[in-house]
Amino acid sequence: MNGRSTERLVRLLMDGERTGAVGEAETLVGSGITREEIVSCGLEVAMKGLESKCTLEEFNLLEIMIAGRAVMDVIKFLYPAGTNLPSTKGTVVIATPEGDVHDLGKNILRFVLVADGYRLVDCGCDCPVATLADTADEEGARAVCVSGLITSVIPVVRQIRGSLAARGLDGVGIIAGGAALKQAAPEDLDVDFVCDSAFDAANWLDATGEGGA
Ligand code: B12
Repeated sequence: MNGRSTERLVRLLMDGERTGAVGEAETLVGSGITREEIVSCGLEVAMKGLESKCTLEEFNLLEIMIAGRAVMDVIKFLYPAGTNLPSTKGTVVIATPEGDVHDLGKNILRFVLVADGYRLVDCGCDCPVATLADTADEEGARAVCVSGLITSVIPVVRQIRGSLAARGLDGVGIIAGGAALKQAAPEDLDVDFVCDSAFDAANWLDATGEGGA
C-alpha cells in the first residue's frame, strides 16, 4: 500500500481529532484500504509519532491520552461491537501484565481476534499473573495473550507458564506481543510464540489449534 494514503489519518490521530479521524478511516475503508493496513500504517504510526512525548524524561500525559482516545474511536469503527461475529474457535484470555498500564495494543488484539472468530476474555491492564491463570482456568481458554510495553514486565511474563502449570493448564498456549516483548525470543520469555502484530496471533492460533479447548 502507498504509505501516504494514511498520512492524513496519522495527523488527525496525533492531534486527537476523534471525529475527523473516524471520518478519515471511513474514507480509507471506502477506497479499498484494509483494516489491517489502517492499523499498521495509521494507528501504529500515529502512536509511534508520539513516542518522544512519553519517555522517562518527558511525559505529556494529556496529549497522549487525547490521541489514545481517538485511536480507540477508530478501532471501534473498524471492529464494531455487537456485529454478531461467530466465536467458534475457542476462548482466548488477554491482559497487560501487572506493572504495565498500556492497553491500546491489547485492545486492538481483542478486536482482531474477535473478528477472527475467537471468544475473548479481557483481564484488562496491570493484571496479576494469578488472575490471568485463574481466568484461563475458569473460562477453559486455549491460549493466553499478554501485551507488554514496558521492559520491566518481562520477569512477570516469565511467571505465566508456572502459574498455568500449577493449575494443570500445561496445554494452554502463551502468546506475547507489544513493543517490550516482541524483540525477545520465545525461550527468553518462556512463551510459545512472540508476535510482531495482532494479526500474527490470529494466524498462529489458526495454524496451531493450540490446546484445542
Ligand atoms: C501511549 C503511551 C502511553 C500511554 C498509554 C495509554 C494506554 N491506554 O495505553 C500512557 C500515557 C498512560 C503511558 C504511560 C507510561 N509510559 Co508509555 N508509551 C505510550 C506510547 C507513546 C505508545 C504505545 C502505544 O499505545 N502504541 C500503539 C499500539 C497500537 O501499539 P502496540 O502496543 O505495539 O500494539 C500493536 C502490536 O505491538 C501488537 N500487540 C500489542 N500487544 C500485543 C500482544 C499480543 C499477544 C499480540 C499478538 C500482539 C500485540 O498489536 C498492536 C497492533 O498490531 C509508547 C511509545 C511506543 N512507540 O510504543 C510509550 C512507551 C511504551 N511508554 C513508556 C514509558 C516509559 C511510560 C511510563 C513509565 C512513563 C512515565 N514516566 O510514567 C508510563 C508507564 C506506566 C505503567 N506502569 O505502565 C516507554 C517504555 C520504555 C520501556 N522500554 O520500558 C515507551 C516505549 C516510550 C519511550 N520510548 O520511552 N504511555
